[in-house]
Formats: sequence, C-alpha cells, structure tokens
Amino acid sequence: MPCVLASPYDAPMTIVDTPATVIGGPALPQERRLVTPIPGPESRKRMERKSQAVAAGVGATVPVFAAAAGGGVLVDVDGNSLIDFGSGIAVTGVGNSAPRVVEAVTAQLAKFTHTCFTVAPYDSYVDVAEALNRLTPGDHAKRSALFNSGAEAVENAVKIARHYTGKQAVVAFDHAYHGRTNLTMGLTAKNQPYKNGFGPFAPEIYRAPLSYPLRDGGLSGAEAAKRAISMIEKQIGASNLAALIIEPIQGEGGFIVPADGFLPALADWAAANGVVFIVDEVQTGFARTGTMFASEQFGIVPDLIVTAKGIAGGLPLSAVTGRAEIMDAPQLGGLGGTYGGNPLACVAALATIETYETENLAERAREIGEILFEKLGALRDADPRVAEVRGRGAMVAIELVDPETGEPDAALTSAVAAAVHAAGVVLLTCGTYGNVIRFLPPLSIPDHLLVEGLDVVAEALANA
Ligand code: PLZ
Repeated sequence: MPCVLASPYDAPMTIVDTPATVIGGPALPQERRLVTPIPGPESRKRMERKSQAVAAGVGATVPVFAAAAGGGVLVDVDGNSLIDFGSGIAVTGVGNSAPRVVEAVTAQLAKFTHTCFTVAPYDSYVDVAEALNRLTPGDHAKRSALFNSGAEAVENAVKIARHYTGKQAVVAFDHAYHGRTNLTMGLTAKNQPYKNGFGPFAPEIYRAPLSYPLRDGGLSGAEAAKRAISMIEKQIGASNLAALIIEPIQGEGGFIVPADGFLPALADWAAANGVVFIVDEVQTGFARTGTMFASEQFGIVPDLIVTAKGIAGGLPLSAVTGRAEIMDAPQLGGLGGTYGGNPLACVAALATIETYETENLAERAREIGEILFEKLGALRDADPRVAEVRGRGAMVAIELVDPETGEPDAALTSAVAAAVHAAGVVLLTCGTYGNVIRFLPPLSIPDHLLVEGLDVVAEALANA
C-alpha cells in the first residue's frame, strides 16, 4: 500500500513497497527523475556555501547535494532522483540505509555509543573479528584488528608485517592506490591529486611493475611476475623486504585486472622468501567482484587482508585480518586507536555481513556483471574509442583511448562523465591516465536502472 511521507525536499516522497525494502534501504521510487537541470538551484546554493566553508581540496564528483539514497538511486536536495553507479566509491554494497543496518545501529545507539574497545571491550567487535576470520580466504588460524578507514588499516598491516618480520622495506605496485595518510600516500602511485605538494613521504617504500594486459605488450601473468620479482631481488633484496602489498584488481588506478598467474606467482615468491603478502581488498572486498573477496577468484590466500568500504553499509570501519602468528606479533598495546571498531560501526558490519550472506549478494554482483559486460561489450564492439571492458562482478570499467594512437583520452572521459552527470547518473572515473569510466552500482540496484544508466552512458559517448 503506497503512502506519502514528509520529505527532505519540496516534492512529497512516495514510499512504495519494492524489493529495496529487503536490501538497499528507504523504498525511494526506483527511477531516474530530473525536475531541474543538474545541478538544480538548491544544490547550486549549497555548492556556494561549501566553497565558503569547506577546504578547497575537498572535491565533489557530482555537483549535487544528497537528501536521501536507497536501492539504486540518490535523491538530491532539488528532488532529482539520480541513478547511482558509484555506491559512494564501492561502500554501499548492501544499498544505502539498508534496513538491517538501520535497525542494528538504531538499537545500539540507545545502548552505548563508545567505550573505546581497548578500555572496555564489547561483544560486537569480537563478533566482527570472528566473522572476518571465517569469511576471508584460507582456513589457517586467524586474528583481526579493527580500524576506521582503509588507509588506517593499510598502515596497520604494514606495521604488523614489519614487526613480525623484523624487516622494513615494503613493495607496492605501479598504479596502486592505498590511501592519503603519509605512509599510504607513499604506497599510492599517482601524483595528482593525491601526493602533489604533500611530501616528504615515508622511507623504505619501493614500487614494482604491475601486470596491465592492455598496456604491457601482452606479457603473460608469469612473465609480468618474473619482471617484478627480478626488480625486487636486484634493487631491494628479500632479506630487507617486510611485505608486498597489492590490490587484486586495482581500483583508483583503473580497474586493472592482472593477467592470470601474476598474483599467485607473487604470493608464492613471498611465501618462499619470508615476505608478508598483504592484499588490499578495500575496494574489491565484500561480494563486489562476485565472490566475497576477489582473492578467491585469483587463487591467492593473503597472509594479511585489508578490508574497509563495503564492510559496514556506510559506517566507517576497516580491518586487518590474517595469519594468527603474524597478527599476534606486535606487543600488547601496540595496536589500537580511540575509535577503531566503534560499536555503531561494528553492529552495522554484522548487519551488513548478514545481508551479503542471506541475500546472496555475491551472486547478485555476478548478475550485475553480466549486464555490464553485455552492454559495455556492445559499446566496445561498435566504438573504437572503447579500448577495453574489464573487471569482475559489479566492479567493471571501460578504458577510453584515441583510436588512431591508442593514447589514453582523459578529455573524452571527463566530457562523457559530465554529460552523464547532467543526465542524472552518478558516475565515477579513475585511472592513472584519467581515462577510465568505472561502474560500481550498489548491489541493491534493480536491473531496469542498471540498463537505463548504461544507455545514458552510451548516448553520452556517442555525442561526445
Ligand atoms: N585501498 C584499494 O580503494 C580508497 C579513495 C577515494 P580510505 N579508495 C577511494 C579518495 O579520493 O580518497 C582505498 C582503496 C584501496 C585503500 C583505500 C583507502 O581507503 O577509507 O579512503 O582511507
């Protein structure tokens, strides 16, 4: 029975009973609806306020202010309903304000909001640790520690690996993204906008070449691994190396899927040489790629796995999970933080994990992937500017190039993204060369919105 509630914007918000009530949160009409140009007058006003109050370095991809979001839409303060292809950068896998998350957080809010786990522990933190130990790849004994952001968890993984090995050097890869804190800026590859002017960076960080099938002349996974390992052995030496850190599919770097065999060869080399193999699944984790973790699809078992983003339905939480003997190496009190594993975030994570599992969202991610590959594959076949469609599950991208030269076309990419935003779709770009359009819809998006949003992208590309 449809009903009408007071809404955060002028037009009344119709609440309809759709599957978005199971996952994906407030049952907003699942439609693309433009009632003003994008941005509308209310968003324009707020953008002006933002520029007077918020530091200029804090950007905004789409020029609209959010009022509500759920299922596969984001509703702005002017009452426009945009199709969401970003999930807040791969965070709201279960949808925005997912019902189980709302219920769990609301109940916890009334009990206690904070004790600091390292002052007075509580069950939900331990429950999350147990869930992560159960769900992450490998059946060895594991431990977890919880933090707030992806970058903070990456830093802790490096701390733990250094402590365990007694070694200092860390290898990250070309096109890597691991965060914006000092250590993680050093691990991140791309200068603009992440590192420019923010040095000096932490010492003992080295960069190895990746497997990037479109751009490394068809090197096999084994050959690309051999190239990286040879560089590591010649320039650093395993006896100095604490850890390798890698994203199984690089996220900000361009949704780069390494050639088969690349990741297992690195993992084997690390295991044989006393080097901790850290896999950063901050963006790929939690059903996003069609399995709970992308590592499963590449046949690797991380020594330490870093998770965040999709873990808690939008609440800030991150984790390092790994081999018990490595995780237990740092001294008592060596790991912690005021807010790490906050009780609201922990109950949100438990509700989120339950949603992934009971609603089988990994399978839903694979279905979304089939639609993405079918529609984007047709685009690639018809348009030589689309050099490649790649990804796994609901983490898929197209790389745009100048068809004459094969050179990355960043200008075309931004023009397409701007046109798509204006047409009412939240769309993100990425890539070292700024020429990749990425698709990261919430797993709660209905098929018709997915198809409609992809048609908007196809039209924008045709007109660009
Ligand atoms: N590792 C693989 O993708 C975050 C960053 C967006 P935090 N990616 C989105 C931006 O512009 O800041 C990310 C990631 C991988 C680590 C991180 C860092 O996670 O939660 O943003 O710190």
